Amino acid sequence: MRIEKEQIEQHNNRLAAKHKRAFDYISEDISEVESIINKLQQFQIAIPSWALGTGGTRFGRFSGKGEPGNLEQKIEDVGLLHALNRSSGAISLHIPWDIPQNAEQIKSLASSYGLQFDAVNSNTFQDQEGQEHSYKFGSLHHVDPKVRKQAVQHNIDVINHGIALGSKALTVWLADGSSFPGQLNFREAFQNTLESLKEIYAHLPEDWKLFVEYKAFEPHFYSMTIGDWGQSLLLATKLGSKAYTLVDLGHHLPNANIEQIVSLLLMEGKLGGFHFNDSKYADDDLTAGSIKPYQLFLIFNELVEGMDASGLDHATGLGWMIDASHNLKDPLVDLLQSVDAIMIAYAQALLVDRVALKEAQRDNDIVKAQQILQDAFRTDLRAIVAEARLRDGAALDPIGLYNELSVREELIKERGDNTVATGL
Ligand SMILES: [Mn+2]
Repeated sequence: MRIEKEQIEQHNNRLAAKHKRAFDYISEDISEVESIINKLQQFQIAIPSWALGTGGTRFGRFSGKGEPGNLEQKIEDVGLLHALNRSSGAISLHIPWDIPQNAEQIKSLASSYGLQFDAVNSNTFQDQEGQEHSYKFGSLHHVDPKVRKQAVQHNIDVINHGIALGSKALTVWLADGSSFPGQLNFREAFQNTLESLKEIYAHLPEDWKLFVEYKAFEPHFYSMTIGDWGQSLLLATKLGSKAYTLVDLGHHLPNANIEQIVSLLLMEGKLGGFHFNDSKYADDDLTAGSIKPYQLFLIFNELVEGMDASGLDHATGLGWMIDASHNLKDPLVDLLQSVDAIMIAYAQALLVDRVALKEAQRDNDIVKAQQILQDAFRTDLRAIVAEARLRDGAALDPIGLYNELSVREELIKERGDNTVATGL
């Protein structure tokens, strides 16, 4: 299914008067409104290929209907999202769940929807059919060099798939860890991981980045070999200038100050990418901004401040991706909500009066500092985010139009109601 330009225009025309009232009202008090809209138009958030099907929990999975059964249909789904919001112009593939059989065909299909290929993701957290060595006790950190070699080769294969598609980054997340004291020698596990990553790094093209993702716990509960940003930064620093830390919002212990982590990684020039989701406890995979929207804003506040301080382009300086796979909502609606929450938080961070904040910090005026941040957070910028969409030819109300066009029903007609997204 493709959404036609006329369908979006008709929808926007119906909402035009109401939108104009809201936009004029909020614009009146914001002098930099044009610059904010311009930055919002540039900003794109990659959609991972595994987020298009209904996720499960360890207790089971309740499949949705009309889910994409192959890579072409996943690209079609991201194309639908991008048509509705013009902010989801990239797709992040997971190998081996989504191996492109014909890279040129896949590339041209993606570009027909205006999509590019973001970071490619390797998978050494589960065994694949026909695989010689098992990852039950880890991959890049494994005590057996034969297992490490197999995992390194897989990552090299993933880089090669990425090159064929025009990707520019490899994301490595490892499930390696231990669940019982004594199971691992921590130093050996770290050294083995480093040596394996060095072999992978050696195969990176010149203009590529390697993102080292960390996670505090799960699937292991005593130690994770890359468990926090310190361990990731240590690896990225030892690897070299193409290696960076990747921050996934759900991969921290409860109440971790993620905005501070982001700030220091940016200071060190070692923040490479970002995985958005929200959580009450840990890796809950909930819609971005659904539980802690103020935290999302505070993170964006540090991102904008830190990127500006180091001269990074907001849209291209870091890799932006959603990493969530929800088990209750229609995955496409969930992604539209996530992208919208991210754009609102970004817009609010752009609104922060940085000169006044600096002054308040210098004067130890903490009341003022809090007011400045909360003024931005409490300003309703939805009409500005909608205006950016309107100017890009997207829908004023993406979820509204998704429902008006009965997109899911259409997909069920096309694909059947007994579908299971591949890879999950
Ligand atoms: Mn992630």
